[in-house]
Amino acid sequence: MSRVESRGLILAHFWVAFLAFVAAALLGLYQVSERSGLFPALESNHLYFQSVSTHGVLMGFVLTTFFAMGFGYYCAIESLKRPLWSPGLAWTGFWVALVGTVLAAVALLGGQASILYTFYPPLQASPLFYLGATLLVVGSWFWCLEMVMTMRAWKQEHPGEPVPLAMFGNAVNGTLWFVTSLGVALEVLFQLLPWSLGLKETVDVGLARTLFSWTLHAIVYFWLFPAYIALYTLVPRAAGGRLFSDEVARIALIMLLVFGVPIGFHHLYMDPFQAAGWKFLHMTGTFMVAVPSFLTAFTVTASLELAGRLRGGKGLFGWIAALPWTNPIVLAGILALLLLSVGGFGGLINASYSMNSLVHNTQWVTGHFHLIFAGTTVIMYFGIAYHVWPRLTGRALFSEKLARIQLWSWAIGMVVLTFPWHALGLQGQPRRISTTPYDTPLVETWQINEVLMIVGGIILFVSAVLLVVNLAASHATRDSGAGAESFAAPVQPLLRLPTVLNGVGFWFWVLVIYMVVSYGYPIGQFFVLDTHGAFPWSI
Ligand code: HAS
Ligand code: CU
Repeated sequence: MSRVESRGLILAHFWVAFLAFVAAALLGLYQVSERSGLFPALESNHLYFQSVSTHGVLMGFVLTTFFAMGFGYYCAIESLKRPLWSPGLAWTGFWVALVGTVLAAVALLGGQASILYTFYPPLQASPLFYLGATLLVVGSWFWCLEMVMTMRAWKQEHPGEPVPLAMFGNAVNGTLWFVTSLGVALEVLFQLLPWSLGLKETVDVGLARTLFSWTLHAIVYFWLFPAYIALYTLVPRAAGGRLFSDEVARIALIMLLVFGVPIGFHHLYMDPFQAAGWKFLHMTGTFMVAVPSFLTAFTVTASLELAGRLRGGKGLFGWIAALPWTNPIVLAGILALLLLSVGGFGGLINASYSMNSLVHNTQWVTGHFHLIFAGTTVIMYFGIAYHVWPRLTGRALFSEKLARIQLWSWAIGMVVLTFPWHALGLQGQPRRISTTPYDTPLVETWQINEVLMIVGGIILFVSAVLLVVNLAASHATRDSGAGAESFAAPVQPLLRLPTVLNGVGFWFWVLVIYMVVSYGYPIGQFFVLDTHGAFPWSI
């Protein structure tokens, strides 16, 4: 498959991602209006949970998976200057994932899967939903294989040469996602699917939540990887500078792989079926996984400083003003870093075992992940889209100004939405609620934040529409004249690299050992303990 032919594959992935995204943003607008309690006509528990489940699945699974896959193919083809290992396999993965998405969507829209994106049992959906989710994951495994094998094929053709960072990052992400998704795959195949088919009467909730926690943390890095890879390889160059250190970028990405998966118990601190010692172990590991984000924040900021100074910026902060704020991917990068600093700080509070009891299951958590996922991560997806679109379509971006308005409005909308949510969480508002028909004096103190939340939801929906309009209109503009992608060069050219920084094989086995240590006993115990199953429950 030539570069030109591969454009269809990449665009197909990006369009599925962004269409799912805009539909989910509309549902988000309905949800903030419904749960505010200010519009009695909209209130319906049933519709709310149906909507929020669809919203979460579309944003958390469909937007992310298709975007990460499309971005991986883009990086592979543009950085290696060679075809994919097997283009047929890549298309097969796309179709399998798309069929899965459609099946899951049918179940969700039919009201048979109102079980939220975490689908914790004993909430039960129709088998169609579990089947759809499984196919989506299986489709993404084709991508994982494609990333690793394409990198391998290139290495065989270029013995001893460093793999370009953009490809390396995607191969690490492919490995991370494969290991990460095994937890939920085991849960669905051996527990949820047989249970929803009626083959088993009850389900072991403790085991299910443990298996899901295996997936739940590192899935967020699968989402985040495209953002970090773009921060390292696209943003510095677009800003007019160089990457501060290629090696540090590789170390950070490898750390996300090794430290990211075996720490899922920070989602289970308040659950009764795992012992405190194991939770403490996972907490320690969780703090380790903040390190690669600090490395990323430092390296990318240093690269931006370099760019700002090369552009004539002087003094302590003059370089910031000298950055090309008008360039969409640079603007997205700066906004992403700013949102990351607050969202990451919230993550560290969540991760602290004792402080988690203050925020767990409150609206604070919803605030945390909207800020760091829908903020930092998704804003980089937009920046990447604006950057790659002219290369993929051969047409100039319809409007750079609209792109800037869209990025600013998204960042502002996300702050207006999530800061009140953090406050509401601290005031004790639970997450996952549709209405608040209790404790009137307390609920009244929530009102101002509820209004802000609706304002945020409106801004975000308008911004989402601006994104798809701009991208769609960009298919029919003048010739872009955009050539091949050129990724940011490091300040110090990479001549040689230790083997462990040029491949994922070694780190895969380190991760397997760490996983066995941190999940072996906690999962194994369910097969010897006398646990009780739960009967299904649906909304
Ligand atoms: Fe999280 C819950 C802990 C990162 C997403 N998280 C969630 C959930 C989601 C999610 C979806 O420990 C909800 C799951 C559910 O439904 O139940 N999270 C963390 C920690 C990190 C973290 C420690 N999360 C993420 C990312 C996500 C994400 C990334 C999506 C993409 N999270 C938790 C915990 C929970 C949790 C608990 C469970 C809560 C509960 O009780 O249920 C870390 O990876 C964060 C590291 C990042 C930093 C920030 C460093 C960056 C800096 C930027 C510097 C800025 C500069 C500005 C320099 C420490 C410092 C430059 C400016 C210029 C102008 C150039
Ligand atoms: Cu987590």
